[in-house]
Amino acid sequence: MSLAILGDEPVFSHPLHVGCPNIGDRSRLIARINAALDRRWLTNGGPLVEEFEAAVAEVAGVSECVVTSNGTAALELAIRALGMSGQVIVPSFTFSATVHALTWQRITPVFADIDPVTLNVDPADVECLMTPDVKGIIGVHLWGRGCDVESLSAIANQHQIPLLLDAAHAFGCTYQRRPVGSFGDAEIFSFHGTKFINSFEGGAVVTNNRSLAERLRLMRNFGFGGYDDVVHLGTNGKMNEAEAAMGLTNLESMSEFVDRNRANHELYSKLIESNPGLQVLSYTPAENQNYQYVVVDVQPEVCGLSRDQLVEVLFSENVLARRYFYPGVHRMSAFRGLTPPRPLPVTESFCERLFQLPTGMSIDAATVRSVCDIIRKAIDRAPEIVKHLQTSSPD
Ligand code: T4K
Repeated sequence: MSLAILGDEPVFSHPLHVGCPNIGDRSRLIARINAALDRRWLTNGGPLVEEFEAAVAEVAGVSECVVTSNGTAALELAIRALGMSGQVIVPSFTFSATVHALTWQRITPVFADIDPVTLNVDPADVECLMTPDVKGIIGVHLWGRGCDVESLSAIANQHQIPLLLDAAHAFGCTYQRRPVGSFGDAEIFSFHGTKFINSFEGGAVVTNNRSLAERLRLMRNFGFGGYDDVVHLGTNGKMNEAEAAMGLTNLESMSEFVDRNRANHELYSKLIESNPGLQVLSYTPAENQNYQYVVVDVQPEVCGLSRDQLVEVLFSENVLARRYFYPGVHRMSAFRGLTPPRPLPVTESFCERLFQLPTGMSIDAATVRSVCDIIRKAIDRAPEIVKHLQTSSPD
């Protein structure tokens, strides 16, 4: 890590992480885990997993929830259970898992651009990409802000192909006042440690389609139809009881987590936007949001520093800001060249402009103020910092 840029010592003595886990009532967590140990039933559909599935289904407003070992497994299972194959349209502006889940099953991702206002997949571009080889569409509710599911559903219906929604960021959110979880043919959540509600590792597929859910339950558990017979293609995508205990415990603190995230987001927005050329992505107050991402949009020509220079200053002060999602997935070496390159100008632009700041239960108002102070000082001293970074760069 580079030495502090603004002073002799880093402002924070310990690193502040984006994605630092929220942890609910530890005594309730330990009690649940102890009960599982006493029962000697640790995984393979235990009572805590069943309870967690019911609780997730309730938040998502759906009849069916199939929890999984992680969000990527949820994507893989849903993609296969929905019969996607050949080519599937997906935004490039997402975490690589959305695309891995396709290529892992030898499905070719066809990258669509995003809308410059919502930063979610642009239905007009999806429409342009439709060919008879396209056998599915995946939309992503990036940072919990619902994507245009009406338009995507209309395209999917017209072409009679399934629509899956990656709601890894959107647990507890609504879109047009309806809970995220109930759109498309199915949606997936992630309960990874870095997520607003975590189960250490975990994920879920949610849907109102009972037969799809039954298929997913078989696939998640090696395709076992009974003790001895394997009746379906399957894998091991199960969540265990300790993970479900964590998920259930954290769910009990959900409103507290939202309140802290909202307060942090409001304070960050107020303080950061007092700098020229910096904006915090907003969440519409008409919807329920989890506010788990504080996303800053940098206009270098106005504020005097590029996104990367600002992130370098923050790192040097122990604020480990992240550049999600940079570079676009279509630029990552594992995914380059899968389809003929095509311009994704909006994706390219936002990949260079955005970064995320730490929030969640480990971040309080005083910490937000100190982080914003670093940003303010960096902008005030932009020319000096640019010079410093140029002279200290190994190139
Ligand atoms: N779809 C979307 C749109 C997603 O964003 C994701 C995951 C998925 C699907 C797949 O869901 P999962 O299969 O993961 O359930 C992190 C998370 O691992 C990943 O879950 C998340 N999205 C992604 C946006 O972020 P990395 O590669 O950035 O992780 P890493 O190890 O760099 O950690 C991120 C930050 O969190 C660091 O600042 C350190 C901090 N951290 C992390 C852990 C695990 C902690 O402070 N404590 C911890 O325990 O992917």
